[in-house]
Amino acid sequence: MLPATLAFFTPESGGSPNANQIDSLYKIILVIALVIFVAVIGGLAYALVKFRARKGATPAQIRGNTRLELGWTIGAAAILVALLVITFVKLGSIQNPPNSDAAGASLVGESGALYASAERKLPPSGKSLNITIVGRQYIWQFVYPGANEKDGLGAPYSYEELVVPTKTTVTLDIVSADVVHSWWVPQLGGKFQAVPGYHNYTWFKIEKPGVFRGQCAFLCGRGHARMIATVKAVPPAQFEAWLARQKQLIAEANADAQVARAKLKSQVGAGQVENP
Ligand SMILES: [Cu+2]
Repeated sequence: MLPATLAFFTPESGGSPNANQIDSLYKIILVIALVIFVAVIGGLAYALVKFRARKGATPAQIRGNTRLELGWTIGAAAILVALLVITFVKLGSIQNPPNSDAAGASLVGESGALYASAERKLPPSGKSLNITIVGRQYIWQFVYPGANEKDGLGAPYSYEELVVPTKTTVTLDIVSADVVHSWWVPQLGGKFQAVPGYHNYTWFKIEKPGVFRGQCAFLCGRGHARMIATVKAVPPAQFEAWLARQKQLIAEANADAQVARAKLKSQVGAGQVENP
């Protein structure tokens, strides 16, 4: 619809339906604003040339024009009402996640069952892949479903690269472990702050495999510039395999650490460390 050069000035999109809706809403408002801009500046330029000062000419003395004044007041109000209506019509599809496709990942659970929140939106089916994003100085951590039923621990996680399945609605709980950060992958939707002691929620749904890049968007300290994020969308089967492998690697690393810890303890003696 718009020339390609205009896309440079409009929000990034193409990754997720909410980002696409934000982008199209922006473009609708931009086009309306451009039409008004051209009309106002064109009228002004016309008046400047047509009624410019001329020797001996006396300008017409006009005081008020009720029809014209009513016209532009009602016209401007009508444009604002139209923008309001268009925005509210679009808002639903920006805030509310859709259902996953039938071909989506099967690791999708009833992520709303744990606790309710007015801000936490779920798909109509109530099912999404819920991932917790933890902002830390200076790295993003992603915690996936898959904790042990017994103690709720042992959930698989990754750093910097968030791997997700395509065709699946992914809901995000955004939190922080230290200071305020801001989660922002432009092609996947808006910006959301990670605030200590508070949860922010958003979602995305990626149709095709791809890589989407983001960057912490809130100055969080000296390492802020390095706090990058990558979202990698892979086919659901590949995601499930990746998650299982990730869980296994973490378990192996934990087992190794336990051995190393026991070895250290036997060398130093636990009693000596605790009660010198
Ligand atoms: Cu930051």
